[in-house]
Amino acid sequence: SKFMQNNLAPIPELYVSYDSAQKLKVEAGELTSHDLTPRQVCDLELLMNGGFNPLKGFLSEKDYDSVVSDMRLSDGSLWPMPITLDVSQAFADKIELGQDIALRDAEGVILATMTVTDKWVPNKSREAEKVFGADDQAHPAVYYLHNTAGEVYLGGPVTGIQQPVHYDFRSRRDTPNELRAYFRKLGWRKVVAFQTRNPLHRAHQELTFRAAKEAQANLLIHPVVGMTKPGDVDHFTRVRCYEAVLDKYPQSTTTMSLLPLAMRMAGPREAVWHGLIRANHGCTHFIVGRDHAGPGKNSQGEDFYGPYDAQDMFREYQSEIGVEMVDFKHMVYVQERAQYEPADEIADRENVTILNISGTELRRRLSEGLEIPDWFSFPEVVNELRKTKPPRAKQGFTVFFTGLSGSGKSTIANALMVKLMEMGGRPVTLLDGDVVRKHLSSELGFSKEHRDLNIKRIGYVASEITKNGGIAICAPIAPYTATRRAVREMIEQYGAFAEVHVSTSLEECERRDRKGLYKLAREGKIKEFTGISDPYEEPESPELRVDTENVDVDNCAHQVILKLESMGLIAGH
Ligand code: PPS
Repeated sequence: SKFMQNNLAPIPELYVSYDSAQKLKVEAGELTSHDLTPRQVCDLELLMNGGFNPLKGFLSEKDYDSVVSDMRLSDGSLWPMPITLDVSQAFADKIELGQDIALRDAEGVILATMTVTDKWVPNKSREAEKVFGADDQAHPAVYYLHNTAGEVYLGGPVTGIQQPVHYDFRSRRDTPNELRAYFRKLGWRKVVAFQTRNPLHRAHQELTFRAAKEAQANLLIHPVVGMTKPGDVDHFTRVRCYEAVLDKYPQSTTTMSLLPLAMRMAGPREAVWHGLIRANHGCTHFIVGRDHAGPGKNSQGEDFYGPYDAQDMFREYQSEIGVEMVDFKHMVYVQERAQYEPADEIADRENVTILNISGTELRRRLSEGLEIPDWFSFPEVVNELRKTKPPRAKQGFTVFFTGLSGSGKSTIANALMVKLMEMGGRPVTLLDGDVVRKHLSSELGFSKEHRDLNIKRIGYVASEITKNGGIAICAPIAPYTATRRAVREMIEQYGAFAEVHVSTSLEECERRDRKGLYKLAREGKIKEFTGISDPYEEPESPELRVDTENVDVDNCAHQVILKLESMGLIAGH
């Protein structure tokens, strides 16, 4: 409880000694190797350095089943999140039980070996239901589970060779044992951890400092820099912001360390998981807020979890977690007194003005280049945010046309390009279906696999253009919903994505048959032809649908321009 103090003895890591590691590294070169995904690199780092203590490796099938259904390992210890090594079926087929494999990072460096004791095909729908609360792909982790994760899980103990190499903010990264040693050295016996994936503003600074004062503890700002929710502010920007906020706390009360965690946005289960991770990092208290690690709305437009579900679950498991919860006070600014106060403790409420800017409102102001008041954030923080997020009308974006062959995509795309070039300000690149197939995808045909590859290549190029502040116009058929969504996600990390469905009907396309391909397709001379012998999945909610049957090309392109204007991507005159 209030008097809880930390035990700062080192916790077990999975690394072998330096000499053994050198030897093992050479031997591991001979092993079958798995290239870790970015999420797996994050998981592995925390497995190896004790952040996921008591786990000794990726979960076995028995532990997985038990974690999924009961939030416990099969030995009974509390563990709410399945930490699994997902691989492709093809890779799994090469592996026999008992075999050692090498785990490599993106550059091919061997980080660890794993003895594969288990190999199974998980029931992903069950995992989604139990762990994330619903098999609903609007949940980012459920989407990941079904669309990114491999079909087969491998489990087994891990032997650590080396930490993943990080080139950024090295002095701000600490393993659990490094933090423990630091707390020991400074005599910090009570430490409140604050988990965050967002930039900190004045309200956060107030609430975290209050939490520390209440617990009579020191404060650890412990932001996640592994993987957070798609669309979040990138960690480089955030860390620069955190550095600025750190100066606002009284000296030597507060420190910051970066946590290479891959979040799952699992609300209540995630809160418990976060608590266990902080216990491993030598903390005694943990701040849990409203809607902790919330994934946003489900496909029905409702919240996945109740706003206080995470606090309730945390409280229930608090003693087992070994970390005490400090519940988050919602802080608001009281204008007359020029200070932040907890929303539920405001004196003389009738006579004061309460100010608040929501996350959505903040994003709007940033994207439109509007004022962000001094009472809300620190000038250094606003400055950093403005640098990385110029107003929308100065950012790059992608217009993605989709529609049947001969629907008029290229023609409208060309007209749009010319109109945008007339306006000037940003470079424009047209990635037309046919042009791409000549220059980027010349070896590909029209199987599902090849179409997906083709679209993903287009998406990749468009995302790079968008990132660098240009305008990419794409005009492939792009017949599959899932692939279009993947492209959208790739691009939305960097700028806006406008999907335009050119909705010309099959009958009309076939009647026009501008390239004579429909005739050949009907005769069976072209196989897997979209609309005839291969599916076209219509977009359900594109940013814009244009109908070429009753409207001319210039007008179609103009409709796109109007849409872009309404999205704030083109400055008004
Ligand atoms: S996809 O599905 O998005 O990868 O297709 P895309 O790269 O846009 O290529 C479509 C153009 O290739 C010609 N073509 C075919 N289309 C569909 N199905 C089959 N089997 C096929 N074979 C050749 C066709 O001319 C398409 O051009 P557009 O500009 O769409 O008419």
